[in-house]
Amino acid sequence: MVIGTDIDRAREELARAESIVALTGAGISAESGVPTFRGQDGLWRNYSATDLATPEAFASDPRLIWDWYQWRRELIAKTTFNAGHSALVRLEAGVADFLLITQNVDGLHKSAGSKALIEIHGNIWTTRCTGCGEIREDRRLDMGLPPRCRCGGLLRPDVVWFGEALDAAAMSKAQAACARCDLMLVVGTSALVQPAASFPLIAKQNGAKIMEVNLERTPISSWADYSFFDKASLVLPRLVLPQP
Ligand code: BJW
Ligand code: ZN
Repeated sequence: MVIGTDIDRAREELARAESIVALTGAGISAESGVPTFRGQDGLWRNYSATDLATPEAFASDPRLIWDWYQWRRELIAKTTFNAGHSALVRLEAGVADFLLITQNVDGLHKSAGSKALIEIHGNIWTTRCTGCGEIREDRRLDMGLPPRCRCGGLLRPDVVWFGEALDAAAMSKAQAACARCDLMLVVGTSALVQPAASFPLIAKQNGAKIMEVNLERTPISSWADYSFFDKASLVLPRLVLPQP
C-alpha cells in the first residue's frame, strides 16, 4: 500500500469533496468471507462463477444454478459486514451528495447501514417469478430447489446476469451521480464488467478525482489519481477516520 503522504492527501481530498460516489465490487466483501467472482475464489464445484451467472445456464439447468445460489445464500447468511463497509457508512454521513453503487448482491452494505445505495446487479435475497413477474424478498434457506411461485412459475434470483439489462432508473441515477461527483472511490472490483466498469471513466471525463482500493492493479489503475493496493478493510478506515 502507498502510505504516508499519499494516504494523508487522499484523506484530505475525501474530507474536502462535496459530491462523492463509491463504486464497490466483490473485493469489499471478501474479508467478510464472501467469495469473489474471478480467480481461484470464483470456482464452485469446478464451475466458473461467471459461466453460472447467465440466463442460458439457468434455462438449461435451473436446479444447478439454484444449488449455486443457495450455497451462496447459506454462506452469506453466516457473514457480517466489515470495517470497509462501515467506513463507507461514515463517509456517507459526512457529505451532502453521496451515492454508493455496489455490484454486490450480498446485501452487506445495507446491513452495515448505507442508505444512499444502488445495488446495480440486484440482491440475492430477492426472487423474481419467471411466470407472473412478482418480485419479493425471500430469505428462506430451506426451500425445495428450484423454488416455485404461488402462480406455479419458476422463481429465479432477482439479480442481473450477463446479457441482461440493468434497471433503467438505477442506471440513470448512477450515471448522473458519476457525471457530477468530484471524487469517486473504486473499491474491490476487477473493473471488467460493463456497464459498471465504465462508471469511473464517466467520473474522470467529468473532472472527478479517482481513488482506487484493490489488492492488485486493474484496468483503471493507470489513470486513477490514487491507488492503494491493500485490503479494503484496512485502507478504507484509514481514509475515513472514525469521528473523535
Ligand atoms: C480486493 C480484496 C480485498 C479481493 N480488498 N480488494 C462492452 C464490452 C464488452 C462486453 C460488454 C460490454 N457491454 C456489455 C458487455 C457484456 C457484459 C460484460 O461486461 N462482459 C465482460 C465481462 C466482457 N455485461 C453484461 O452483460 C451486462 N449487461 C448488459 O450490458 O446488458 C446490455 C443490454 C442492454 C439492453 C438489453 C439487454 C442487454 C450485465 C452484467 C451483469 C453481471 N452480473 C454478475 C452476476 C450478478 C449476480 C450474482 O452475484 O450472482 O455480477 S457477474 C459478476 O461480475 C457479478 C459482479 O457484480 C461482477 C463484477 O465483479 P467484481 O465485483 O468486480 O468481482 P471480481 O471477482 O471480478 O473482482 C474482485 C476484485 O476485488 C479483484 O480485483 C480483487 O483483486 C479485489 N479484491 N479481495 C480489496 N480484501
Ligand atoms: Zn408467479
